[in-house]
Amino acid sequence: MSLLVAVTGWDAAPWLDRFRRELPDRAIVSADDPFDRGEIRYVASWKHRPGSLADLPNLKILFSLGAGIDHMVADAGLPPVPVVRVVDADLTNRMSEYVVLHCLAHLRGTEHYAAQQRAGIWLEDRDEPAARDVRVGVMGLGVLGSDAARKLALMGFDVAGWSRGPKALPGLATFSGEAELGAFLARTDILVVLLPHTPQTERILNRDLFAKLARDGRIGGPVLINAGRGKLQVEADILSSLDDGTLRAATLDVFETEPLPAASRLWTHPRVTVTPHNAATSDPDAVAASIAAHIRRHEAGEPLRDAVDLEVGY
Ligand code: NDP
Ligand code: OXD
Repeated sequence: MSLLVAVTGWDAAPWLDRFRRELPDRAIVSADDPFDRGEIRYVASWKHRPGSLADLPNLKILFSLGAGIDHMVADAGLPPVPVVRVVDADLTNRMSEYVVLHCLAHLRGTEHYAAQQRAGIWLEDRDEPAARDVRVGVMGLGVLGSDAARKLALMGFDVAGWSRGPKALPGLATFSGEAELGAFLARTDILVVLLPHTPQTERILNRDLFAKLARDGRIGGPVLINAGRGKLQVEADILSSLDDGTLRAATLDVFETEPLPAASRLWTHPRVTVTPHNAATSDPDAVAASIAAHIRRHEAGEPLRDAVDLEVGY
């Protein structure tokens, strides 16, 4: 009963190592080495090569090594078995750290003070709003969005969230669906995006949407923070919106094409912060332990947790 580790773009070695530690009674094999296809019961995948998982006759479960499963949906030859994604406190905490860090950076003007330091300037007047004066809107109130929203509220920000279906989160204003998107955007100074990539969310972060963000906030104009997926955003619109003041700044962890091409103006734009799709890294220790627990529960006859609906796309 083997587990196949099928990753591209990541180093497979730490994953093979951690799975061998977590599941010492199983063969853990790499997609890069020869293996017996009939022996594979489980696959742990991050962007496996499309089509490469067809013809695994005894496959039971496909595990995504990330929270997102768009890399699975993109494979037209995906075997018809349940897909389980990462829902793990370690990954959730990392994402909330990223979101809180960058919201605080925009609140406290860290770029402004870094520029002052470089210029040897001690003090220059700057409006210093409190967190309670800044309205953060979180698009996507799933596992990651709801945790980030809660932690932003603990920091004092005025937080609201938007999701596909209606959702109640204690102490937070919530909006849902197309009908309430305008009202949500109109009360948002910092837009935090933690949506999955689906046909409905693709290119949602465009000029029309940015133009609906609040223009009367205390941080000098609307700010975009996207740590969801690059395919949610139209990068040409982000750049033109930054250039004409529709957006004041953007913090981007994900991009239409990754790695971000060297020619992209996002690299050098003075009001863009680029991070390399590592807002919430999947930690091999935490994720391999979580997948091993799923396997043990499954083999004990318990129902699967964290399985996704491939038709819905997240
Ligand atoms: P979940 O599936 O738990 O939550 C998704 C949320 O998005 C839900 O609230 C859902 O609404 C909402 N949503 C989906 N489609 C729409 C829509 N059409 N309109 C409005 N809301 C919508 O996902 P997670 O929170 O675990 O993760 C979110 C995404 O973050 C992942 O899919 C992945 O792309 C990205 N990610 C990025 C990482 C990084 O390092 N940059 C790391 C990990 C994840 P509802 O509640 O109504 O279903
Ligand atoms: C994920 C990611 O989906 O790292 O977990 O992007």
